[in-house]
Amino acid sequence: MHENVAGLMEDVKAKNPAEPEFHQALQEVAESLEPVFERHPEYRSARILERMAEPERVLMFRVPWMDDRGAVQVNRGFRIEMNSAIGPYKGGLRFHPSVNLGILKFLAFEQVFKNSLTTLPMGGGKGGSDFDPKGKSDAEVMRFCQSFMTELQRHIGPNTDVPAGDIGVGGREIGFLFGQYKRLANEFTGVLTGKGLHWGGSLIRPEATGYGAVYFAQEMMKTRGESLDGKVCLVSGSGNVAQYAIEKLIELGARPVTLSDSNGYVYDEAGIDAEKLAFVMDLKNVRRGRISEYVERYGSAVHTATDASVDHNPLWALTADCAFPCATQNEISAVDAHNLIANGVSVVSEGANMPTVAEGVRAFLEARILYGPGKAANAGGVAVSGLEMAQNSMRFSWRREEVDERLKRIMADIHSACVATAERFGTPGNYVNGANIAGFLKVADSMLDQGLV
Ligand code: NDP
Ligand code: 2IT
Repeated sequence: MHENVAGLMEDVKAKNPAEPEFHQALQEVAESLEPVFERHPEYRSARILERMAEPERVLMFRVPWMDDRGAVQVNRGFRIEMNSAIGPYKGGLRFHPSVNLGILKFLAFEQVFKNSLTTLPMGGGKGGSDFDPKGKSDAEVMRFCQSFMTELQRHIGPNTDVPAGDIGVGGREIGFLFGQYKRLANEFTGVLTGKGLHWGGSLIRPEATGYGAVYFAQEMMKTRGESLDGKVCLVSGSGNVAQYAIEKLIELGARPVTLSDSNGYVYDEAGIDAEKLAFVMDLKNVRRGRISEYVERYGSAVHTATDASVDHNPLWALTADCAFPCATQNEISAVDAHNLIANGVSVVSEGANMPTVAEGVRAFLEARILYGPGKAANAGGVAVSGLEMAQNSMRFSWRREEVDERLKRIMADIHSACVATAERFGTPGNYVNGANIAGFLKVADSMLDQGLV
């Protein structure tokens, strides 16, 4: 039994070397939980956190496929079935060349807490592949998805494990994956979320993560009597989450001024408006081009190339009121966090998962800005996935306004749970502790109820 965080981390690192992102995610949670273990030694003696750090099951498999030239390609597929204490495993699939076991374990671990916060009955999981969809034809992506699902299908099901999208997996990929699942299982079920509207998808699911991150920012700002109206907002990424965060920011009267991809960022001081956003959606979702094209279309904007090997990104050094990191993990370094604070940012709502390094998180907390960590702020996506599952079970679908209303309510409830829990455990205003502890308690109590499994 571990009496402290250091002991736990030493064991986990020895047993799982070369998984730095997983260590980072676990360490943050373990630190938040110290006051919980002091008050509730029963969690420590039942070794709940040690059990939560060990996936219930890890699947790793070969994904062979043939490219358009007839050459054989081999990728690695994964599914981490992390925790099923409160519902079937639930979480996205990521297709990106950086995907490895440690990254998916960090994502699956965070998913357990996030899903618990949504108030819906979903356990946690994550999966994906080191397949790079960039530059591949639709036919190649289809053949890859079919091969991936040919193995994955034997492990998932609407009451077992329900994957969805994440980086590199959007509507196109979910379609190919669903088609192959249905063919092999001979069953039309809600085994994936993020489906097309004609075949079981939910309205607002594509919008949900970005909208949710903005709703969460609104809730945080309300506690200080502020609103998003007129606020200058930095947004990173230009994919699903970034696009719909920007759409909601525009609707609420804010001025989003940046977008990025892995090559660089665009700064449009005049603000990204609805017409410019429509251009970006076509560029990214239909033509699948690079964000640098934005400046070819809108001459007043500036594109700056970025270098991932440098310890800071100039995007985060621009003067603004709010920041919405919506690209990927550890995209805000310690230097970036200090730059954000120094240049006037007082609200950070994380659309991406773990976008801020540990030292950056500490800087935000010390500066007492409104900092909404990913597991709370981006829970809107999986929450609407949960609503998609509910609609599939009912064989009925809700109207757009109904789903959006439920999403808003869920984000407000997550916000209240974070605030109340942070306060109860002695760190008022600390959304990191609030989210980690509130997410933990429901899963931990369920695990105690269910015995040693
Ligand atoms: P998309 O694939 O739609 O977009 C990802 C964006 O992030 C692209 O602009 C991409 O640029 C950029 N990006 C990805 N990896 C890197 C990298 N290593 N370095 C720099 N830029 C990068 O993904 P989503 O919008 O769905 O996901 C964005 C984030 O939100 C992820 O952290 C994801 O886990 C999280 N998230 C997503 C949810 C969802 O419902 N989709 C739900 C909750 C969280 P490029 O095209 O150059 O790769
Ligand atoms: O990180 C996430 O929460 C997601 N990628 C969405 C997961 C889901 O099952 O909708």
